[in-house]
Amino acid sequence: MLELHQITQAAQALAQARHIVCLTGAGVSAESGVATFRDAQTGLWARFDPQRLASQEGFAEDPGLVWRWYSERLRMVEAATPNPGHLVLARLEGVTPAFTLVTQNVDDLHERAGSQQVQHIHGRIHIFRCNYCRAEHALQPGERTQELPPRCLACGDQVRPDVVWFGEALPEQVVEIAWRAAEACDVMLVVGTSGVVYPVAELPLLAKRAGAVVIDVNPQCNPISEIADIFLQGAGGVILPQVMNALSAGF
Ligand code: BV8
Ligand code: ZN
Repeated sequence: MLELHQITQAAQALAQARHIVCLTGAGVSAESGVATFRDAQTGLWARFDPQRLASQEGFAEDPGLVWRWYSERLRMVEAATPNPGHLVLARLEGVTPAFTLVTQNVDDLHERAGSQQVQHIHGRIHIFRCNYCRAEHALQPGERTQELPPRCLACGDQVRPDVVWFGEALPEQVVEIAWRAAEACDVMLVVGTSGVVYPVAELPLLAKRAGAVVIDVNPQCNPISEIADIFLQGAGGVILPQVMNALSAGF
């Protein structure tokens, strides 16, 4: 059960931090109605494995199914609105000397909540690229709802969302920023990730080894809460406003 002193402890660490890295996962968007990655398989998607759909093999096997899965998820993101957890992280960015937000989420809810600098380490679902030549593709009307992925105007290959699939490399520039920030920060605030996808799951331990205080916000215990200095067990949309209130009230 969450103790008040843990909230105060977290607020003190955040208030004294010169540089905060915040790492978010699908859990931070859960209260906005965007299904988390591992339970995104509700209803008709329940019979598919997301790790299969989010891969070159899955796309090669059934491009139409993968295209429809992403179109459905994008529709969910567009219907969603940022929740209090997103809003607190945007405010925290504004009051911290150095703040690096690294998100595993492919949605744009952090941006819509007012976060200025968002590092999308697993890409973005609303940007589209050719799977072969990687040319960016502006969706034409109707392409989103068609059965098969659109064709690249430059080379004719299939178009896909600009997200990182399993087995694909992470964007180099973002990796550079994220790893450097994790090594330099005073506090790493982790919100809503199951901590099972690599190499991003290494970041909290890297930060801890470099001397940072690690705070984990999650309703469930997970590999990151095991190594965290402060584990705030609960929903991000509830916990983060409590931490912000303690911070603003000077604890
Ligand atoms: C790579 C984009 C190499 C797509 C995603 C064996 C061992 C170790 C590693 C591997 C292995 N075999 C393969 C690997 C590597 C693999 C990997 O880690 N696999 C794991 C699953 C074993 N990693 C990769 O393939 C990566 N690439 O390694 O490439 C390489 C190098 C050079 C050159 C070529 C290749 C790429 C990984 C990226 C995959 N793409 N997403 C898309 O979205 O469709 S990952 C996907 O899972 C999500 O995007 C997210 O990024 C990631 C983690 O999910 P979470 O965000 O944590 O969400 P999840 O649902 O899991 O958990 C939600 C959490 O929220 C829970 O803890 C829950 O309790 C909590 N929660 C719920 N409600 C709330 C809440 N928290 C707060 N508030 C709430 N209200
Ligand atoms: Zn192309």
